[in-house]
Amino acid sequence: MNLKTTASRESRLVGGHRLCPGCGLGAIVRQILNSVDDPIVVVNATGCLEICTSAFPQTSWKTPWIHSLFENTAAVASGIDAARKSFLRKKKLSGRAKKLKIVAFAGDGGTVDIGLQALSGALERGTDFTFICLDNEGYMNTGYQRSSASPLGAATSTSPAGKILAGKQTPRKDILKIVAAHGIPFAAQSTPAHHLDLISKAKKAIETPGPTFLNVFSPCPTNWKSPPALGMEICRNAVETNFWPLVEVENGKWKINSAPKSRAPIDKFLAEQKRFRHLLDPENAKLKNNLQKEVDEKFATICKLAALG
Ligand SMILES: Cc1ncc(C[n+]2csc(CCOP(=O)(O)OP(=O)(O)O)c2C)c(N)n1
Ligand SMILES: [Mg+2]
Repeated sequence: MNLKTTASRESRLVGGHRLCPGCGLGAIVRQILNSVDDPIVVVNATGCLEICTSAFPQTSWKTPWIHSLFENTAAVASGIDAARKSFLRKKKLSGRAKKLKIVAFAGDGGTVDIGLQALSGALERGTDFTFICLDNEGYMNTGYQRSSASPLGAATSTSPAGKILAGKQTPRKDILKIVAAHGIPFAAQSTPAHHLDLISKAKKAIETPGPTFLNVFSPCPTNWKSPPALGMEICRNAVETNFWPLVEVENGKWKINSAPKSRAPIDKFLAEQKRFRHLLDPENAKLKNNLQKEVDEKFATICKLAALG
């Protein structure tokens, strides 16, 4: 993979959209869609990305694009895959169209909660597509209700931090493990600040036949209440604290792509985000320690899985 070639390709998502300053979504989508030259049809679940890039009568998409509901994103992709296979059998596709790829984008709500059933079905049926979870850790376009990807302790509008509870009381659902358990050819995790990692994983996912999956960490300054300029730094801190390990699972084999020599304490990830402000209060030390414990235990499990080769 050559970064220069990737960067010089015409972008399939152009400016003029309404994403918030510092939002990670634009950078993620451009990096992923620029990772290959082949034609791509995009399936886009409702969510920030869809709303902010497709306000009628305008669009920021320079590639075929279809808006789906939360529940059926992966099912819509399966339908497109079936049509593509039928056209190929009947020799109705020629030239570059024969190389058509299908990429589905959904938020964490559209992946780990509302769209999980259709995703699981498409993975099991062997739909030839790439499903991307854009994980901003909550239902953001409706004002940050908690999702099952919201971290333990996060203050959201449905798990506020106050006198009775200090934010969300349950840990995140581990979507990468859930997806990997389907035995698909390739699943991985990345962030938009780790360009080479994200682009090479996107290329591999899109070019690998069969179902593939990427879980991408996506900064949301508006709801994380973090400075818009620090989005990429927060991505790096997420990796340095092992909150968001850069890992991949290829044909059942787990691999850690890069890990910090010694992980930074979780405080480094929490510090710039006011949604975690209460966790730095000594009163909530126990909850913060539980979050640290969860991060360390999950990483230890990944190390064990990777050691199995
Ligand atoms: C079936 C269904 N359930 C709930 C909603 C309400 N709803 C609209 S946007 C949204 C949040 C989506 O969150 P996510 O998928 O993470 O996308 P984000 O807005 O964070 O990009 C929800 C729950 C809906 N439109 N349809
Ligand atoms: Mg979300």
